[in-house]
This record gives sequence, C-alpha cells and structure tokens, in this order.
Amino acid sequence: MLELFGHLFSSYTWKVLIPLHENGTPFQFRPLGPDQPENGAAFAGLWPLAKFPLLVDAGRPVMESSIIIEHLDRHHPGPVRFLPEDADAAIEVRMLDRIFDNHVMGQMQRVVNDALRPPERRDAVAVAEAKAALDRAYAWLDSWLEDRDWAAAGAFTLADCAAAPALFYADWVQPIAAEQSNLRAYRARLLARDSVARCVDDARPYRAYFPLGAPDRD
Ligand SMILES: N[C@@H](CCC(=O)N[C@@H](CS)C(=O)NCC(=O)O)C(=O)O
Repeated sequence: MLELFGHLFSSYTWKVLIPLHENGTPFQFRPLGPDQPENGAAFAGLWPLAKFPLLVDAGRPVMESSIIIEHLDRHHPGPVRFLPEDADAAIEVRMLDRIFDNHVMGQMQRVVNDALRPPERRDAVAVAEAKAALDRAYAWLDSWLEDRDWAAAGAFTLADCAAAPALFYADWVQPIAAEQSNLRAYRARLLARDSVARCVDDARPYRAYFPLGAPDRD
C-alpha cells in the first residue's frame, strides 16, 4: 500500500496527487496538520527535512515530488505515463519540470513565505525580485507554449504535474498578463483536467489560510 504524507492546500502535494488521480492509483492519504498529530510524528521520523509530500512505498520513503512521480511511473504505472520512453523526449520533460519548480513555484513560494513572516522581517526588495522573475518566466513560457497544448513531449507528463500547482498559485501572487494568452490558455487547460480540478476542489476549504488573501477566483 502506498501512503502519501502532505496537505491538500500544498502546491507540491498537488504535484504528486495529480498523477495519482490521473491513474486512479490506490493510496492512503496521511494529512499533516494539528488534527492528525500521529501523521506529523510518523512524517518527522521518516523525513527530518520535513518537506512534503513524502511517499512511503512498502515502508520505503521516497522524497522530492519529481522523484516520487518517477517512482510511481516506474513501479506503479497506469494508462497515463509521466515520462516518455524516448530519452530525448524525457529530457525535455525533465527540463520543463525543473523550469516550473525553480522559476515559477520557487518564486511564488518566496512571495508567500515573505507574507508569513512578521511585518518587521518582511523584505519588499526580495518580493519585487521574485515577482520580476515570475514575469520573465511567464514571458518565456508564453512563447514556448505558442504551438503546444502540454508543456513537453506532446503529451500530459511530469512537466504538467509541476506546472498545474505552480501556475495556479503563481497567478494569485503575480497575475499572468492578459496578453500572455498562450500561458493563460495553458493554465485554463490544466485546471480543466479532472485530476487538477479535483485538487483545486479538495483545497477550497483551506483558501482562507492563503497568507496573501486568496482572490475570489480559481
Ligand atoms: N523540492 C521539494 C519541495 C517541497 C516543498 O517545498 N514543500 C512545501 C509544501 S508545498 C513544504 O514542505 N513546506 C514546509 C516547509 O518548508 O517547512 C519537492 O519537490 O517535493
């Protein structure tokens, strides 16, 4: 039995829930939060760095969302494959996965983390830099997506699992410009996918906790 430690509002948890939902892979979700201290204790024992999600497969912990998806694709494959067989296509998928994690999710998290600090420890310069970096990433992605439905390799892959939560929350902290129509359409395409819509819906009860105030839209 697979166990997944995470939180339904957490972007990186979505990244792994999406492939699990895509293939209907059975797993036990172990939510992390004050109401489930036993999950927190088990999680802390398994992964002292305390970053989630964490997959446990037959007692073996698997860390890092991209690697968890690679693990699922190899050991628990379903009809949707997240890494292409072709080595060059797989490189393109991993490249886009890194771009979404490092240049979209990471910059979005810098802005969110700043808002979690007490006012005297906030850093307006760092927030402005993160938002400018998001704008540069959006511009590149808008042109990359000009002739693509999905991020890489002509199919829904690991890269789209990374893109969905990254773009969902990044657009809340730094809206994608109206003229970046390819990127906006791609975000809408991701949100229309059943696996992603399920993550969005399951997270709705937690929106009030968004540190910057959640907008009144998806
Ligand atoms: N590189 C990690 C990043 C995971 C990550 O940053 N998770 C966030 C939740 S979305 C987290 O653990 N936050 C709690 C913390 O930083 O203490 C991955 O891909 O799994």
